[in-house]
Amino acid sequence: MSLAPVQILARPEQIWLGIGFVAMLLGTFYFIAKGWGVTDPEQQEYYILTIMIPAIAAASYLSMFLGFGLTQVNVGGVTLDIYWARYADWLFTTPLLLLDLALLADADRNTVYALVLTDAFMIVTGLVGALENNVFFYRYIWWTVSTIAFVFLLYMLYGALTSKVDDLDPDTQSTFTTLRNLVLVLWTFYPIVWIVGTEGAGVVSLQVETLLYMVLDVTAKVGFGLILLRSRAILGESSAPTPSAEADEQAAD
Ligand code: RET
Repeated sequence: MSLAPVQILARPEQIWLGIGFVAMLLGTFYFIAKGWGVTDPEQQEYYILTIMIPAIAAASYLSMFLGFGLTQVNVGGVTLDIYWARYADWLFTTPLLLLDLALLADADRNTVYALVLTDAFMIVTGLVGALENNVFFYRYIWWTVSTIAFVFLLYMLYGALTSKVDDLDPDTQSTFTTLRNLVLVLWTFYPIVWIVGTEGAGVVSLQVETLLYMVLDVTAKVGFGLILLRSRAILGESSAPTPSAEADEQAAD
């Protein structure tokens, strides 16, 4: 058994996995520090979800960095390196991101079920596509199934969820709209990276693909959390001075 450093960094894409791990860890600790001492149960709910998202991703990135989250798939005469651990991460974290949005939108239970289950279906069929080892073309069939689920998901985000938001206060509405649009733009890159990356056509190398997923994951999790937890919708009137609170203070002086 040898623990030579050269073996630890034997795969070129490991650099991006290592950076991803550190970024997720920093995000987790920042959100924990920010939520320390928050006593309002409604605010705590956002913190619980938003802290767990980068925490799960940090564990997934560590497992990929250390090689546990990696498997090889032999299909159509080629051997593919597949990081299955990202799907384990996404299976848990994408529903948590959607729950954050659903909480903001004050969604009913059926909408939450439909969103979360469609999302899980999308990730699991994507994983099946990544692991498919009989016929290379079948991998594209699974990609298509997963992408159809993704389109349904966006339809629900822009339909059922958005219609609920009209009744809410302007701060919550604007935070919801920003985060929903962020989800639309960032999440759309995932099926594209998959199809051009090593899981699909292989136009993009594993190294570049790992970098792209890392940038997307950090933005979709830590960036999302930063916007959410800094928004007036979450901080509430107690911590973020609203114009009326400021006016009250001035009146008191
Ligand atoms: C897969 C497989 C191919 C088809 C589609 C996919 C969608 C993945 C998405 C992932 C989102 C991940 C996020 C991670 C966390 O930050 C599974 C690549 C549609 C939308 C937001």
